[in-house]
This record gives sequence, structure tokens and C-alpha cells, in this order.
Amino acid sequence: MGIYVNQVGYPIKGAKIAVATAPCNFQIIRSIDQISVYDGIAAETGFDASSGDSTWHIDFSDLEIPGSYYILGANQEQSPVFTIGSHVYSSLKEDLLKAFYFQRCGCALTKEHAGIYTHAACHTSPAIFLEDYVNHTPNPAAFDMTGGWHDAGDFGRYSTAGAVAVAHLLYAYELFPESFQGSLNIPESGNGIPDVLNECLYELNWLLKMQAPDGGVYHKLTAFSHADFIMPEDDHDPFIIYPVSSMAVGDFAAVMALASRIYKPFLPDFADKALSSARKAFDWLLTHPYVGFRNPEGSNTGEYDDECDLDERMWAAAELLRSDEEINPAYSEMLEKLVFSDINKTDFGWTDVSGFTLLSSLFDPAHRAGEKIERELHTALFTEADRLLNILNKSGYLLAMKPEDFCWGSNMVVCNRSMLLIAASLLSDGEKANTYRQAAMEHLHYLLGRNALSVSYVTGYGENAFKNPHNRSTFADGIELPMPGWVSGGPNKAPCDPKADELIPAGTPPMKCYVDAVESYSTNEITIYWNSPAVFMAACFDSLA
Ligand code: 9MR
Ligand code: ZN
Repeated sequence: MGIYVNQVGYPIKGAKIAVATAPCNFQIIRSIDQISVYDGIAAETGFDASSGDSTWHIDFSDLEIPGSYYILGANQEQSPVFTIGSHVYSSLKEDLLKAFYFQRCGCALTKEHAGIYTHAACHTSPAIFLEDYVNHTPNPAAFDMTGGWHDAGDFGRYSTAGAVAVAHLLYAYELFPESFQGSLNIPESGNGIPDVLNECLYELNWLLKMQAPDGGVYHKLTAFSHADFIMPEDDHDPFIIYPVSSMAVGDFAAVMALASRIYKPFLPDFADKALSSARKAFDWLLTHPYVGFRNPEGSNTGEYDDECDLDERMWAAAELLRSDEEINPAYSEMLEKLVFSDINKTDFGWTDVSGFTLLSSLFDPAHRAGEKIERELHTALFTEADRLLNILNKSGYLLAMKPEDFCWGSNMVVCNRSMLLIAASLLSDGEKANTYRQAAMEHLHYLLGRNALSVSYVTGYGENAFKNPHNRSTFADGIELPMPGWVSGGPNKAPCDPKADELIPAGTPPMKCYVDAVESYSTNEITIYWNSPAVFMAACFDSLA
């Protein structure tokens, strides 16, 4: 039997539930003096299809005394230790955000800001176009494309992935500004600009370099093949500028419009540049159809292929409509057409960015999208939120995930569903708002250890935090533990790397298809856009005292 808890902890007020996999009488033991402060009987909740577990809930919501505790089951089984307290997610939120600094490319990470995780400047050579690379053009034109964040365990930089990560962070800042007042100890700290914006600027300045003179945006900047497991500064493979994709253009237009609004009070010149670049990208969208991206023969860096660019176009139109004070009827025309089409409206991933449209339009104090569009988006939001509540209510682990949802990077789906429920709670009142918010928080509890493997999927947070991310620099730096604050991709119902194939038996239930092994890129990599929605969640719940 296992007893699973959020290994970081629970806020003082509200629901506090642990999951057990057998019936039990339980006691809650205070760590400091081993005294039992609470007891009860676990309530049966039935079979959980995602994990293959029968589950019981240990409800200790009434325990509102701050402290450090663990749960003792009937046969002396113990849960990991957890805290009850105010602002239990503060440092988590900061480390999840600091992780982006550690992904900076093109600059040295210094002791002052990086502690023991320093490295020299990486990937500073100019980049060349794919065509020149493939044709071995003598003296090819070369461009300064330095900057931005390494995408993940690899050193690539991808426009759609980068734009989505920045969007999670900027919307988090816009909705929960009080959660972003602290210093992250990054080189810009103390310059009068919130550090979340300082950090995002590092990526946005790189993204600006990815725009072609005609307004198009290059899909990615990577080597032809992934580097070995070496430090980034030891990677000297040439970096290649790949062709434009319409998804990259749409995401770029949207995130630059969003940035123009957010940075205006702090950096008006940058805000102007972001807006004019967004307009240029939008004009490109008006004159170009869908342009997909596929890796050239023999190349194995990330593809981020996407068959539909309508969600990117919808988000771009929504953001420009909200952020550009100059009225361009094309914004509302495109937005209306796509909002009333049958595309999804509620996702926050790199393939489907449609949910950002509702974060943009439904939270616009000036209601520029207009009543008709808002009503449609509102209906889409609450239909999805209620669907998620329904799934959660049938799940032993209180998770709005069906077995089939545990894909590569399932922790992103977990976090994105929490984001959707947070949006629903912010737009509801009273009991309804509490229900959505509590459902959203259950996803954080899952991420931090209340899951069928009792793993905290955030490095450095929780007794059983994962320790071996598939990440080149944490592997090659010779330091035993990874820096705190990285989110693992998590369980993958169809793992597809040799290590996972070796260690995960066929037929393992989706929630258990995970290995904490550095080799397992399909279950244990890290990426910027798996951390960013976790920042959104932590920022929301940290703002609750
Ligand atoms: O996150 C991506 C996941 O949704 C895909 O299933 C997977 C395979 O195409 O690729 C993931 O993205 C990887 C990217 O291509 C390159 N950098 C690392 C990313 C995380 O594994
Ligand atoms: Zn680099």
C-alpha cells in the first residue's frame, strides 16, 4: 500500500487530501515531536483507470495548524513528509522561474547568479541558412542569432515553443502580478522591472531575430543533429536557420503583441518594436496560407510539426485586437471567423495555442473583442472546465486526465488543465469559483507527489523529487544533483526511448509509465514550456495566503 501526498505541502485553508491504495485508519503525525494530531478513516473512491490502482482518500482538510507532518497508515506505512502553511509554494514558484535563467544561451552563467551551476557562454557563432548548410555553399551568409533559452535537454531554440513558454509567463504575470515582486537574482535584478519580465525579455529579444525581412518567422534555430551529452559551451556544431512556418509567424505575432502591452510601462521603445514586429507578422499571415515544417532528411532535432495554424492565427488576431491601439478591421474579422469556426478554444500547448485567445479576450478590461465573441469564448471555457471537473470527480488521484491523456510531456497537459480551471475560477463567483480553483490545485498536488509513483516531478521539491532529468548540462556538469525547479515531462503511455523500453514493462498503466533516468527523453526530459505553465499554477496558488 502507498500513501501519496503533495510532498511540498498544502495551504492552511481548503481541501487537503492524500491518496491511499488500500483501506486504512490513518493518523497525522507532527514531525517535530511525533505526536498524532489528527486521525480518521480513508474513504473508498474506487478504481482509477489511469493508474490501475484502487484508491481511498485521506481527508484532513480540517487540520489547519501550520507545521510539518506525515501520515501513518494502518500497517505503519508512512507517507512522505509535507507542510501545512501559508505561502507554501513561494520558493517553488521562484525556482520554477529561475530555471529559465539556467537555459539562457549565448551568455555565461556566473557564480553570482548561477551558484554552483555556472558555465561559459555557449553558441555564440553566427548561424547560416539550411539551404547553404545542405549545399555546402562556400562563404555562406552568416547571421547573429544568439540569445534565447535552450528549449529543453537539447540546445535547440524553436520559435513556437519559445513563444508559448513566454506566453504562459506573461499571462501569469498579468493575472497575478503580486506573485512576481521578488528578486530572482538574475543579472538584471534590481533594474526596476519585475524579474519575470527581465527573464522573458531575454527570449523575446532572440525571437525578434527570428523574423525575416518580409515578416515571416523562421521555425527553428538548431544544429542538424542533437549534440552529445556535453556542456553547451563545448558544442560547436554549426547552428542552422530553418525555413519559415505559419505557426511560428502566428505565435510570434501574438506573443509580440502581448509583450507590447505588458512592457509598455517599463520599456516603451521595446514595446513599440514588439508591436511593429507583431503587425508585420500579422500582415504576413494575411497574405500567406498554411506553411508547415518538416525536418530535412537525416536531421533529428525537434520538429514541432503542426498540421493546423488556425489556432495560432486566432490567438494573433485576439492579441493584436487587444494590444494595438490603431484599429485594423482585419484583427476582428479574423478573430470572429475563427472563434465561430469549429476549432478548439481551450488549449495552452505548443501544438494547440487556442486557449490563449480566451486569456487575451476574456480578461480584456476594455472588452475589445465585443460581446458576441466573448460569449462564445466564455461558453467554450466553461464547457471545457465542466468536462474537466467531471473527469476529475471520477479520478482516484483527483486529476482531470483520462488514460489516453498521458502523452509525451503529460505534465504539460496536467498544468494546462489547471490553467484552464484557474481561468474558469477567475471568471466565476462564490462556490463555483472555489470549486474550479480547488480542482485546479489538485493538479499541483499531483505534480508534487500525490500520484501513483509518489514522485515529485519538480527537482529539489519533495522527499521523492526526481533527480535525473534528460538534460545535457545537468548531466555533463559533474554536479550530483540538478538545480531545483525543473519540471519533468512525466509519464508517457507510449514511451519510446531505449531506457524506458527496458525499464517499463508492457501493459504498465499510463500514470506509471515513467522512469527517473537521464536517458529517458520520452518520460523524463525538461522543457521551457513544461516549466512555464507550472509557474502559472504556482503563481496563482502562491497568491492565496
Ligand atoms: O514536447 C514535444 C512532444 O510533445 C512531442 O511528442 C515530442 C516528439 O516529437 O517532442 C517534444 O519536444 C521535444 C522537441 O522536439 C525538442 N526538444 C525537446 C522537446 C521535449 O522532449
Ligand atoms: Zn547555448
